[in-house]
Amino acid sequence: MQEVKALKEISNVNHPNEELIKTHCSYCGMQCGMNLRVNTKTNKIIGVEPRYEWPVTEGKMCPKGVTAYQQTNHKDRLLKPLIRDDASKKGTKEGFREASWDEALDLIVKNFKALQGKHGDDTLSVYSGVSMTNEKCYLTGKFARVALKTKYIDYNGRFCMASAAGGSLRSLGVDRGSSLPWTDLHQTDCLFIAGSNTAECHPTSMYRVWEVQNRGGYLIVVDPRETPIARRADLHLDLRPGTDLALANCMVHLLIKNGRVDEEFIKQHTNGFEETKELVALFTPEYTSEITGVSPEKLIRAAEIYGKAPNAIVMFARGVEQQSKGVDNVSAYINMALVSGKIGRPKSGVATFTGQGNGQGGREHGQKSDLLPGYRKITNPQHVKEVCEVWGIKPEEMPGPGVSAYELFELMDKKEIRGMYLLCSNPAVSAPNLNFVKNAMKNLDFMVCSDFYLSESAEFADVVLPTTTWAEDEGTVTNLEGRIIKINRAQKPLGECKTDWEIQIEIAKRYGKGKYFEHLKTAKDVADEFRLATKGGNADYSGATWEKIEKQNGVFWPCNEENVDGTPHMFLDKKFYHPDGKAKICALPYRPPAEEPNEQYPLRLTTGRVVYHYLSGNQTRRIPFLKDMCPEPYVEVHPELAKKYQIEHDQIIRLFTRRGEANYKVKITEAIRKDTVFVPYHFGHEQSINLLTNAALDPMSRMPEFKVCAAQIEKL
Ligand SMILES: Nc1nc2c(c(=O)[nH]1)N[C@H]1C(S)=C(S)[C@@H](COP(=O)(O)OP(=O)(O)OC[C@H]3O[C@@H](n4cnc5c(=O)[nH]c(N)nc54)[C@H](O)[C@@H]3O)O[C@H]1N2
Ligand SMILES: Nc1nc2c(c(=O)[nH]1)N[C@H]1C(S)=C(S)[C@@H](COP(=O)(O)OP(=O)(O)OC[C@H]3O[C@@H](n4cnc5c(=O)[nH]c(N)nc54)[C@H](O)[C@@H]3O)O[C@H]1N2
Ligand code: SF4
Ligand SMILES: [Mo]
Repeated sequence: MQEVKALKEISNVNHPNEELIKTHCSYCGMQCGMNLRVNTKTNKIIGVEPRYEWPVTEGKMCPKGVTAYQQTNHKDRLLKPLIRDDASKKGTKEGFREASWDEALDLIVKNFKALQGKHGDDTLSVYSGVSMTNEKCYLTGKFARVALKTKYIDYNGRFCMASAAGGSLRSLGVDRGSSLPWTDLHQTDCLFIAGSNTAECHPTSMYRVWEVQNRGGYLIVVDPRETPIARRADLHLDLRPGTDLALANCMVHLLIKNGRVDEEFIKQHTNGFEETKELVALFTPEYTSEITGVSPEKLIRAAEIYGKAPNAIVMFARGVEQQSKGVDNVSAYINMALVSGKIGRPKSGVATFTGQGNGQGGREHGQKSDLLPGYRKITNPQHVKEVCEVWGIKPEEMPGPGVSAYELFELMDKKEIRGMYLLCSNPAVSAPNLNFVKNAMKNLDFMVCSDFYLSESAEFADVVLPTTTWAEDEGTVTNLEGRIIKINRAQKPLGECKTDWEIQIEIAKRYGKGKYFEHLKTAKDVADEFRLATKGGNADYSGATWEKIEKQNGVFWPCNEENVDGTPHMFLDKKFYHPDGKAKICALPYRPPAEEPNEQYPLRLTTGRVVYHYLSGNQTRRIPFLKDMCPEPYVEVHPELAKKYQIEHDQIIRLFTRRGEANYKVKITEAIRKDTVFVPYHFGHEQSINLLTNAALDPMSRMPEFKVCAAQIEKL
């Protein structure tokens, strides 16, 4: 930390003919502070420098962050709209021609209107993502419901944050991913981290993690793989994939047994303790060890460390959330904090590692099928009324709730949905059970894709719209702390590219819905309407002006008349967001993953990330350094398993499940369980591991089980 302070004193280098534009990384929820270097003669982005003064990351960046600037002027940028003129080439890169914006937009409106005329308004769908600013996410929700008048809108956060959101809502009554600011992390006494490959996925959190240990605190990691953070942990609980619910129940069992509960807190501020106590009685270390494969000694030690720590933070990520019981897993881990009263005060709390850059903000303002701006519910008439007042429509004109992301593809398959407007997501790589999903996209009568590179999903489109990168527009995003921050424009849009909000307004006008949109002339105009639309909701951004964000190094929501400076720490008054002000301790019976190994499929397959690539890889696979560092996917296999199958390092094998198959190079490593294999998912076409994954959905969050299914290996 000393070193960081010294670095802060150094001002950024002064280059001639250069301007530094203060902004944040385009990728993950850390949203590291960076300055983009812009050549003032060419007005082009030419490089990057860290921002030491940014309080969350203090000059830290990862390999993706330091090369992110290379996206904007990349040779692969789409510069003009593309129209498919050869339908037989659908599903490939071929068969497109360049077109003018007028031609492309007219064609979209003509086809969308024709489909709606024949099959009803809900025949269209909008599928979006959260690498976009809050303003764009907000407008996308309004665009779907007011311009297209369809109820079918959902987004890629359904594959990402939906279970964390569901668990937090159920346990705490509100879904702000972190109950405290990241600047608390290094000050706590124990970090209990489950299902997060932190060092590769949120790398710039690691200096705070190390600081906990340097101060004599503890790090406990729950992961079937010995990831870099697990290697550094005081205790690594290497459980079988899909068994967290048992492990978390065991932690609560032991906290109760050892008297490490806060009875006063439980009595005053929670419901559900007695029921939960009864349920977790079953989860003795011995019984839990049978389910999880983690030794009773380790379980006992983990509960002892967490229980004794004066302050502790329970953290989790997709490892526990991307399961058909992801919501239960999240609530079960939050139970640890609730029974021990380690929440609602500085240095203690719960946090999920929000994935995408705007994974937090993007899920709050209306891209989710059941939500409206400010985390309002589309099924709540009062909430609908409030939003209608801002939008200028009548409540009866508001479409109802739609379905989740994967279920959209099911409806495309059934021809109940015939059109899709896709933006900011690449489901042809990132969705589960890809053989089915790709067929569903092929089955569409008309599909639009907005992206700045031709993605694997754009290959299914009839019209591709060239949009801007994050560095060509301005607006706010909400980082993994719940801190609203500002992204600034470093360069004018390249070629004929338009921002997503400009495109949507153009389409709305052509749809005859101009009066609801044409007053929005700048990103700032969208921002002002957006803030107003959140006013009074749980996620209230009304006080988070761009000026305040600049002045305060970001603003934590809720920020309104009551909390004028925002809310870095949640629940300091021990008020949770359920109507009675209490949190809910949840009694959650264990259930196994949707698919358990058997004789035919004896292995557990889990999937995830590497430090060098981002999500579907459409952005990072084009960056030379990142591509060189990780050019292709592989399958991690334990030496003993390799021996059993008589396979060797670098050998190509066939991996298959009930849904699909793919060939991968073997990477032999001791850093994985003997009964589990792992494949990173950042690759497309025949290299996609999602050809194999299971789309079993969590009953509450509708999130697919990316993290565990039954698989088998075959030598080629
Ligand atoms: N480098 C990089 N960083 C990223 C991203 C990226 O694509 N690349 N994406 C961003 C996004 S959108 C997200 S959502 C986050 C994801 O961040 P993480 O959730 O940290 O990443 P994953 O690799 O999906 O999974 C985390 C870990 O879960 C473990 N795991 C698998 N099954 C289980 C299980 O049953 N129980 C437990 N406890 N653990 C299990 C895996 O072994 C893996 O190490 O990262 C963000 N940051
Ligand atoms: N097997 C497996 N599958 C997974 C996961 C897993 O762990 N395992 N993780 C899941 C998770 S957590 C996530 S978040 C999803 C992510 O899956 P995707 O949503 O498919 O991820 P991205 O690669 O970010 O896709 C974004 C696309 O939009 C483009 N883009 C970026 N910014 C903008 C913009 O501002 N506007 C427009 N129009 N386009 C833009 C990019 O070029 C890219 O093509 O994948 C999920 N899939
Ligand atoms: S940690 Fe995340 S936000 Fe920071 S530089 Fe890396 S990808 Fe970008
Ligand atoms: Mo994600």
